[in-house]
Amino acid sequence: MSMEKVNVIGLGYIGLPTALSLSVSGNEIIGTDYNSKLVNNLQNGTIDFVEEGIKELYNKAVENGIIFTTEYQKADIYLVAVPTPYEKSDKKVDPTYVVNAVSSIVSVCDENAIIIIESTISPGTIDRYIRPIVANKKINLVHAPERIIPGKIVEELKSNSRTIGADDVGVAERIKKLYSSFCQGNIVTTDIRTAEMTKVVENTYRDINIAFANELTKICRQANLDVYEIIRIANMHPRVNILNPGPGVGGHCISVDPWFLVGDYPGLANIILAARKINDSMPEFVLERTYEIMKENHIDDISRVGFYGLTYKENVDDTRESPTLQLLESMKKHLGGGVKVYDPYVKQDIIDNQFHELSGFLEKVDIVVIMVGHDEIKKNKEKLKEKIVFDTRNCLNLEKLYHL
Ligand code: SAJ
Repeated sequence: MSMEKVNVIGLGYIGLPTALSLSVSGNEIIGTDYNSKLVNNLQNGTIDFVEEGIKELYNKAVENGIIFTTEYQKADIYLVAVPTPYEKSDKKVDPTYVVNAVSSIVSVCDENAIIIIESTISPGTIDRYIRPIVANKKINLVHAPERIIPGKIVEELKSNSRTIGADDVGVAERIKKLYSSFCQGNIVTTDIRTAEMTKVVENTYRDINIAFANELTKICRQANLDVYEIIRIANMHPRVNILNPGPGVGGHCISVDPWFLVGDYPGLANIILAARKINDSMPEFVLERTYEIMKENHIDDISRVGFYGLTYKENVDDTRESPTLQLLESMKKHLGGGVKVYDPYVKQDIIDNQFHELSGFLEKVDIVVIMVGHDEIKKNKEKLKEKIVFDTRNCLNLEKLYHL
C-alpha cells in the first residue's frame, strides 16, 4: 500500500474521523483547524463531539503519529472538510470557508499538489469559486463528497461506497487508492461537476421522500386514518418504501442542500421546492396538534407542556436546524412561549425553560411531546405512564398515545 502525506483541513464531524481513519490505515496525517481550542483539546486527548467508536480510532491514530495543529503544512495531498454554511435569506451556499482554506493551501503547497474538497458545495462551486484561486498554479482539484450519517460515522466511513470527481484520470485513481486504504465500499470515479451534483441529489432525494411521508400524515389526519398502518401496509408492496413521518427535517444537510437546486434552477426545481416547504411546515403542524390535544384534555396552561428533545435526530448532540428549535421560533413569532424543554444530549442552556434532568422535567409538565426518539426516553417510557404523551416520532409503544 502506498503511503501518502495528507494535510486534512477542518477537524469537525467529517474531517476528524476521516483524518483518523487515514492515519490508522498507514498514511502520514496532519490535521489542521483554525480553532485553537479544538486543536488544543485534540492534542490533549479530548474530542468535542459524541460518536460511537471515535475515541478508539483517535487512540490508534495518535499511536500512528497523527499531528494536530492550527497551521497549514506542506503535503502532497490536502483534504478540505470545512463547513459550508448557507445564507438563510437567499438559501445560497456561502463558500467563504472553502475559498479561504484553498487560498491558504495554495500559499504553502508545491506544484502538482492535489486538493480534495469534501465539504458539500452547491453544484458549480468549484468552477465558480475554486478554479480561479488555483488558476496560475499546477494544482489538481478533486471533489470527494462524503455520505456518512451522524450517529454511525465511524462505521459508515468504512462501509459506504463513495464518489471521486477529478479532472484527471490518474489523479482520480491515486485518490481512489488513498480512500480505499480505509474504505471497503465501492469507489466510483467521475468528473467534478457530476460529483458535485450527485451529492446534492442524494440529500434532495431523501428530503422529497420524507416530505411525502409528512404530507400523507396531514392527509390521514384529516381523513381520520392511521398513517403508520397505511405506510406499514403499503411498504409490503415490493417496490414501495415510504419513510417515517416526523416533526420536521433538521440537520445541516438534508434541510439545506435542496435549496441549492431551488436557488440555481428556479422554475425547474418544483417538486424539490414543494418538499422543502412541506418539511418546513411540520413544526407548525406539531404546534397545532399540541393545541388540539391541550383542548381535548382541558389544559390551557402552556407551561404544563413539555417538549422532549432539542437535537435534530435521535442519539446525537447536534441541534442545527432542529425541528424543536424551528417550533420554538414559530411560537415566538406568534408571541407565544413558556413551554418546557429537555434534551439529555444538550448540556448547555440554549433556550428558555430548558431542563437538564428527565425526572425534574417530567414533574413540571402534564403533556409530553416527543420530538426526538433518543434511546433514553425509550428506556424510561414507564415514567410517562401518568402523562398525556404526543409521540411525533412514533417511537414509543405505550397504551395511550397521541400521534401526528
Ligand atoms: N427524518 C424523518 N423521517 C425519516 C428520516 C429522517 O423525519 O424517515 C428526519 C430526521 O429526524 C432528521 C432529518 O430528517 O431531522 C435528517 O436526518 P437523516 O438521519 O435522514 O440524515 P442526516 O441529515 O443526519 O444525514 C444526511 C445523510 N444523507 C442521506 O441519507 C441521503 C447522510 O448520508 C449524509 O452524509 C448527510 O446528510 C450529509 O452530510 O450530507
